[in-house]
Amino acid sequence: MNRRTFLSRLGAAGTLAGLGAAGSVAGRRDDGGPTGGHGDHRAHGGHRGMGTVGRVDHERNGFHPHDILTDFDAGATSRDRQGRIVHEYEIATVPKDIEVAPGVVYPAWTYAGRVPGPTIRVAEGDRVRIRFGNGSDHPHTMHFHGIHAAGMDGVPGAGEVQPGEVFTYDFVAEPFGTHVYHCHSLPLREHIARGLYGAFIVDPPGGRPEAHEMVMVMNAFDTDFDGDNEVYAANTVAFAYDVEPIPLEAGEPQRLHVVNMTEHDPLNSVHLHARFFRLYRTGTSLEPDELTDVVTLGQAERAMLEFSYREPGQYMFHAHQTEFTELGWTGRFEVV
Ligand SMILES: [Cu+2]
Repeated sequence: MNRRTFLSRLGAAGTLAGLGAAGSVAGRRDDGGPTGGHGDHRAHGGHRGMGTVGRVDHERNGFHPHDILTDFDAGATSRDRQGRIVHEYEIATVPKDIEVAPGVVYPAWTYAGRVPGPTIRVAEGDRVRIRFGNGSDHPHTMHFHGIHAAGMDGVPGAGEVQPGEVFTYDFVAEPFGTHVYHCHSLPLREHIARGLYGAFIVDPPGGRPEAHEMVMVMNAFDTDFDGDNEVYAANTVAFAYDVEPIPLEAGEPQRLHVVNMTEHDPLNSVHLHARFFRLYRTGTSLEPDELTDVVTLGQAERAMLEFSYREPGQYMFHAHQTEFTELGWTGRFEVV
């Protein structure tokens, strides 16, 4: 696709479903797993949310928190002349109103029409090429946490993209771990608070042991723009995993990638009920750092958690900041 075509698609902002759905050209990887069958699950479950009445219209949002859990995106893959695996993506930033809690619509800035943006997943040593188009009225970037050249840093002066322009980020993914990307235009606080971030997962050479993998980006929304958050969540929609618990299988190894992109609060955390998890800080080691049941992360910090549930039942997980829990950051695993 040439630049003109790409930009004309950007111009269709708001109706950018084609680009917004996956944010990538093709070759989307879907690990499926036990959550693959949650379609039925969504049909019922119109019961309580701990603190809300009514239901978020996920269809109107154009994304579903249950899909975001497992929609790892490897992009369109090929090999370059050196034989390196190349993952190509096309991602546009577009403004979009999203419902973050029933009836609460937030004017987000998005990567590919969703918050968090696509979960980019490659292996260490693979090459990542992202055609990044700006379909909004503000300059934006994609700043990746990882090792790369200064010119690929995605900051003002190096890969910042003006409205209507396109830039290609091109780098080799390293080191392996659970990482993050986000906009680094100024004022940084606003560009992050508005929703411009996503998970960036780099697998170790040779991969990791088989497990059902999930991604939770902890985030929050300052819906009245007073500098404090009113809504908290994992993957954007308050209480989404409480209203519709995440189905897991007893005995199955679980691997949960957690990224903290909460703005306006210095810390966020995740706590699992009735289990301890092996904690891999930043996911950069093959050996766990700790066995625990809560991990607290500053902004842009991330962690990989491994655990499994022995017996069927419902098991809560939530932030261990009580206020965040009450404002939406809580959910349940339904172990069968
Ligand atoms: Cu931005």
